[in-house]
Amino acid sequence: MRARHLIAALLTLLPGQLLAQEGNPIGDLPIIGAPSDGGTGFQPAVTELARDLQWLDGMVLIIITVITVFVIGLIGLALVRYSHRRKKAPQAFTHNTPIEIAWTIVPIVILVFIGAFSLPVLFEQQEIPEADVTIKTTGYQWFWGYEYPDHGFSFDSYMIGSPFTGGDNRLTDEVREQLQAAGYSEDEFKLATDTAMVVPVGATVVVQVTGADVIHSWTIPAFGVKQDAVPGRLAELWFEAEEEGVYFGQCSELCGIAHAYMPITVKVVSQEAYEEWLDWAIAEYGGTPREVADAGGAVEAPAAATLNEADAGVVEDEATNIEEAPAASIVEQ
Ligand SMILES: [Cu+2]
Repeated sequence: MRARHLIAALLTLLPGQLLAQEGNPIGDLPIIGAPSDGGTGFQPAVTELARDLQWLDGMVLIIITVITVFVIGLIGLALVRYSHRRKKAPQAFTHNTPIEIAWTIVPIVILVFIGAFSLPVLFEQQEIPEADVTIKTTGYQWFWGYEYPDHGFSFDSYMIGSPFTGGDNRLTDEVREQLQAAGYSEDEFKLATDTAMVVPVGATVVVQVTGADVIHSWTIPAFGVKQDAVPGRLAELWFEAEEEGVYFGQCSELCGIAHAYMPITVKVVSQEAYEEWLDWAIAEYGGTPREVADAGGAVEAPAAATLNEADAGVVEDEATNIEEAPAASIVEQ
């Protein structure tokens, strides 16, 4: 009887403990990038991209408001002045050349004005800078996978409470416990994942985005980034997060029945915490230990050629400098 109780108690503890990822060095972080109750505006901007986007949105909103008020005003004026009761015939404007020129030129001027501000923002997003950290993310039905190619490890990231973590996409007491064990509250249900993409604060992060089955879309609103994950294509986005914290996003391309249950969690941590996490993750997910990776990167091409073919293959894999690989194989032949 006692043993049964013990086993039952252990079973209830188990999922929570697994999700807490024992040994994972990332401690408590503030939750910054999350929707708020009754909120209608943007999430706090923690990258230059997001700030520029939000500024552009505000600027265009002013233009939209002026145009809308102007048009509604004209309609109102016409309604009152030329109403059936007043029996006043409006002036005819057909073939009024000055007015036709004006209503052609004015919209062009407005569009050029908006373009002058929106295009630089677009280019800022699309011109991918040199990366400090490169991460590849793949959308699956229905979760995200993350790969740190420089360190040779990858892991998957499942929504807490999804079938992958033993749930059925509903908030149950067990899921509440799992959330709590992973450092979240039930407010973060459908946002929090069991593992997270981890990046250092202030670093230029380039994320390569692709899909494995259908089109998904990877986004973090607080970073001002969103990119479709298209099978067979590798798209890129970049960001430089300025504040340590937890940020959430959700798959933003309708991708099937569990589209709503494949959220994205990104943890922005200090450089030291990132390095610590990196070593933990390399051990946990079987990545290339950093000393080995560094040594591989330092191997010169002639040195690689002196190794036998199998060893050379290993060196090729580990060499961070891609140009060395063809040099080694040419000498080999
Ligand atoms: Cu999806």
